[in-house]
Amino acid sequence: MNHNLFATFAERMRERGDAPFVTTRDGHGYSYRQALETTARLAGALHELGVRPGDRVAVQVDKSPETLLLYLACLRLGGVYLPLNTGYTAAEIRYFLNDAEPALFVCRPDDLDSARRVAEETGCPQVASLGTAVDGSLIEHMQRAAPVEAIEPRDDNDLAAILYTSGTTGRSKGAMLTHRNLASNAASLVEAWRFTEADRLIHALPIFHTHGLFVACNVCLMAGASLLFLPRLDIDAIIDELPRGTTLMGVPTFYTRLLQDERLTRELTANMRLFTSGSAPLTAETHREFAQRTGHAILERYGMTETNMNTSNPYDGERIAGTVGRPLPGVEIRITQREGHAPVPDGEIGILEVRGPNVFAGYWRMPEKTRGELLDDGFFITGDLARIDEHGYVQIVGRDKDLVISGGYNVYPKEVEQIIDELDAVVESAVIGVPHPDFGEGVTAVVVRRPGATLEEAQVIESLAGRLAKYKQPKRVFFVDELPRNTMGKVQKNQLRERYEAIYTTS
Ligand code: MLC
Ligand code: AMP
Repeated sequence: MNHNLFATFAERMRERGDAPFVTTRDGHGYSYRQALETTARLAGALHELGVRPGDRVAVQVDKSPETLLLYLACLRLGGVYLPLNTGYTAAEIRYFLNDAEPALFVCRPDDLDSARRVAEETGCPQVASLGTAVDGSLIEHMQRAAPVEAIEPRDDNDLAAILYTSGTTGRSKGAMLTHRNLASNAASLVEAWRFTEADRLIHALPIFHTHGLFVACNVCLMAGASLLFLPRLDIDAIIDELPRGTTLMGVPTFYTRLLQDERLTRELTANMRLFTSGSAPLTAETHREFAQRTGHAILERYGMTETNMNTSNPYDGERIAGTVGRPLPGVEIRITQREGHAPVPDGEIGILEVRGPNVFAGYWRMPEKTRGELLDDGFFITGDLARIDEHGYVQIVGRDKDLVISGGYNVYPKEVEQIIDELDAVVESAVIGVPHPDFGEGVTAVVVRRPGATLEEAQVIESLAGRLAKYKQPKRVFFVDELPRNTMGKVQKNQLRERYEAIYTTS
């Protein structure tokens, strides 16, 4: 049997024939039949560009139906899909290409020159481009290449994708996801969230992360549902589409922004059957307000790049605000002490560990980091602090890792601190996340200047431009004489978070 995830998708695609698969608001799109054919043609283009089974295909392009088909074509050919945040700078891309050694880098048409330079520096043999107007050199290749009709045989444990996540040391790690990881999780979610062919998902997330790509697109593909692709979060477009949609998946910012719009009502959402939230904590207040306004209880679930989705509030049954529900079928959760991994007593807070077919195969070419986080018994240490309540629902109460989540994007403070600390005028810095009304947490830097130096907030932010994606850059920078430390010399970020707690919420 071919365990290539694409083989499962292809079966559904054949069955669904002329039913719509993915469309944009201007009517451009593909039926399932057209999508299946186009993946064969795009696989032909990839093959012509030298991609072979097991090769990585790095992709930094804007969201479009063709981007999704490129992902599918890569699976079809047995390649390893490596999507990259469209906000990454050339400096960040250089690291990923060096580390992953892809056979091909697909970029936006406008980035072609810089992409070629980075590819040359990193030894990446091929560069192609893909635009949002069905344009770019990849499309030209597709037009002349012979289609690849076969679906490359893959084993359950062969890699389907590598997604980079930053780490506490500031060095990004490539999470290796297998065909089994993705297939098992998509099947669980279709079941848990009752996805069917009748669904039309309003898709406004980026498609270079687990949430927008695997949770949203894989689930729709498995169920034979259709996707309405919006290029980004656009509240007017969502409001316009809600009467024709059945489901929406979002990060909490989606819901706080929707709630600010008075057009959001029970009537407007009457055709919708499900709103899900994840990637960052949804406040109980947002959950309650949304239910009051629309009659829909947002279904909150919890996941990670390394594990796909782990827990979910129920479709039928009570969706409890401030919790992420119970483990999905086949997923095991335990709450442990940091040292020794012994389980904590029932109801107490500890580190959440997870095991199951959803858990990744390790970090790309980082066996030590993998050993540090993926235990011999198969449990993965998420670094999230959690407890299990009296209903058996998981509550995420905090993080044991130094991580900020801004609008659903992870920012590892170390990566930002390292660059700020390179400035001549800086002695040291601490980057923290504090409550932000729109992004949940706002990235904030606290900096110690050298005596006599005249560094200002704007200069610090400017120094990061071109080196770090915009979402990682601090929204505010504060200067202090020294950073608070404990007796071990460790910076007390809790104290800093308390001190700057109200900077975004009271202005
Ligand atoms: C954009 N900006 C951000 C930001 N997004 N800053 C901080 N955090 C973010 N998330 C910057 C922009 O560059 C801009 O800067 C300014 O903030 C305002 O931008 P905007 O127009 O408001 O941004 P918008 O396009 O509306 O995007 C906001 C967003 C988006 C929240 C909708 O960031 C988003 O789609 N986030 C989803 C992330 C996601 O998919 N995560 C899933 C990870 S998978 P300026 O200065 O130019 O104005 C995962 C596993 C799991 O975590 O469990 O799901
Ligand atoms: P990422 O590495 O981008 O996949 O982010 C994963 C992290 O997002 C998790 O380890 C959690 O800290 C956080 N996360 C995801 N979903 C939720 C949720 N529903 N509530 C709280 N935190 C979440």
